[in-house]
Amino acid sequence: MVTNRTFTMIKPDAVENGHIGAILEKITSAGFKIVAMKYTQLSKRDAQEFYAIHKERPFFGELVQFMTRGPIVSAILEKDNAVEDFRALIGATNPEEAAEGTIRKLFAKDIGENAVHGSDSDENAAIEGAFHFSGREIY
Ligand code: RTP
Ligand code: MG
Repeated sequence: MVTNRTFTMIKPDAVENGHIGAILEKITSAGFKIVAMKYTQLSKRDAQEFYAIHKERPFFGELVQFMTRGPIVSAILEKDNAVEDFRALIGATNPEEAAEGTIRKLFAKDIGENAVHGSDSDENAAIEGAFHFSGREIY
């Protein structure tokens, strides 16, 4: 069950720039089924907890500031091989290094403001999905 799901956020930069519709279109066209979705805004505490793995990194403060500055769309996606296929669809963290046609190549500004999040493992997909959604919000 868990292994065919991933978790994503459309980050504040992409929401501000009006890219929600285009990004969801790329996601569903690539064969991902949306099983949970919400429009929400992270508190500072939410962002610090969500990205706790990066708390010693020099960009942590900037990352928390960025991720809390406006609303996001969070979603759980289902597809065979979801985690790996979604990371391929979004492209490299730095849009300058992202492949043509990837979501970050198309919509990201730079390595910090990079339009979307994608879980990096099945284990983290399950943790991150549960962070954002209760069982009753997943269909
Ligand atoms: P994400 O977790 O958001 O899907 O991104 P990722 O796996 O591709 O990259 P990760 O290393 O997990 O970094 C998380 C987010 O932190 C910001 N970042 N800024 N200024 C910088 O050097 C820098 N490096 C990373 C980005 O928003 C990145 O997506
Ligand atoms: Mg990551």
